[in-house]
Amino acid sequence: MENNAVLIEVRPSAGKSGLPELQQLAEAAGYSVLNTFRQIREYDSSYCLGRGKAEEIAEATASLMPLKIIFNNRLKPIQRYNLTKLFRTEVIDRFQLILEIFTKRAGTKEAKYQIELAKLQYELPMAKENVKMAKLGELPGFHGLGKYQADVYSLMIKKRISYLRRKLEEISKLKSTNRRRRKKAALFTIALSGYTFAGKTTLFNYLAKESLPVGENLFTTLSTTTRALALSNRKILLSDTVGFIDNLPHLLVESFYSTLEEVTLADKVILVLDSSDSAPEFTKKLRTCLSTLNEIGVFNSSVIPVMNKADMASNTRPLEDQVFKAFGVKPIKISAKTGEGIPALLEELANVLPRYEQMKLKIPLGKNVNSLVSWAFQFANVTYINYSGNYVDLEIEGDPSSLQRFKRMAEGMGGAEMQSNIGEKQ
Ligand SMILES: Nc1nc2c(ncn2[C@@H]2O[C@H](COP(=O)(O)OP(=O)(O)O)[C@@H](O)[C@H]2O)c(=O)[nH]1
Ligand SMILES: [Mg+2]
Repeated sequence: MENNAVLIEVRPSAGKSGLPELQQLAEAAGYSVLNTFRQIREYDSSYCLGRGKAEEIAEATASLMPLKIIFNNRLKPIQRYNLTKLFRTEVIDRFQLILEIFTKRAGTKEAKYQIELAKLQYELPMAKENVKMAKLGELPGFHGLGKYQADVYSLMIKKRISYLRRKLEEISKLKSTNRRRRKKAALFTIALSGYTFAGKTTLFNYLAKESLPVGENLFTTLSTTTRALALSNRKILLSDTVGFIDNLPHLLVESFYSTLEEVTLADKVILVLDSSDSAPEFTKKLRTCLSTLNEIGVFNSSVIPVMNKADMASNTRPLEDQVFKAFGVKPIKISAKTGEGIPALLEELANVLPRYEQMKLKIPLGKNVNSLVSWAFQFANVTYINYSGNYVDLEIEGDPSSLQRFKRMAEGMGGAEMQSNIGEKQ
């Protein structure tokens, strides 16, 4: 089945609709939105919507066969149960949608635990009702729970919650003692950051297409949202990250921060801004971006601001000035869709990448030499390699920090540096 969704919002009074943002979130989670419906009325205790409207939507969407119906409202178990029966498809709310986005992006164990914790804390108050509903009939998303007694299920959730809290505490203790030794990637790392819907993923895909992919099979440990790329013949890692979201449900704040670890660890952060936003919207988002980046420990000087969607924006001059004030550099205007401005971005990236240095080594053949050599192919460019007698001669070029690391490993195997230009320049 296609990843299609239908969106619904119920509001007791007119005013600003949350549907446009919900649609952006749904798309960020990978859904194509088939249709959106809204109703202005007091919440109905059985369907959230009015019953008549609910039936009307059910009829209108039956032939579309959406994978999910996504409400912008928080649903009570009985409402969810009734709606699921009526629509004959899974019904979720905004909270669960955001959870899906975070789950896709969770790279570390900590992030995974945080997300599971938020999910369980959200479910706990509804756990008993959900079990009762599940017993009444099938409730997608709660398969097989009918066999548990409601109390047993609640107890299980509580136990799991305290287990997760303990684990997270252990991780946070470990992190504070290890902070300085935090593992840095062996390659220069760039993270894409910014609001949901700014165009991070579109830019990620564009850059991945523009550059030479670096043997994917070499980088087996990379997450699905990180690519190894060669930009102007230099290898880097590029990460797409979770987007900032307005009105983030309180329970999800911790998970949000832990999924941002890639941004914290990056050498440079490309901040993707949406220049097609209205001026007030743009200003508000820019402010949130600044304070969030600040909070997670990213210096303004590590940020490369880009104004995306240049193809659909006009008169962005005042917005550019705001960005300049915030970061002290002019933003690069790009369109991740048309490719406009991307050469300028690539040029800027080429400028901030560390200069490659060269090194010549002679390493005695031993049992770990193969993995050392493959490390060199992975994290640097091997410009010469020759096996002779009991030695391998290597010439490699790469980031100074990668080469230093390589040299230490080679020395550990009895290798010696024959010649290098590292340190010659100041
Ligand atoms: N017109 C235009 N649309 C864009 C551009 N970049 C992204 N988009 C669209 O904006 C939406 C959000 O893009 P996406 O990359 O998913 O944003 P993300 O949430 O930041 O990853 C998608 O519908 C993209 O097709 C652009 O430069 N110009
Ligand atoms: Mg994205």
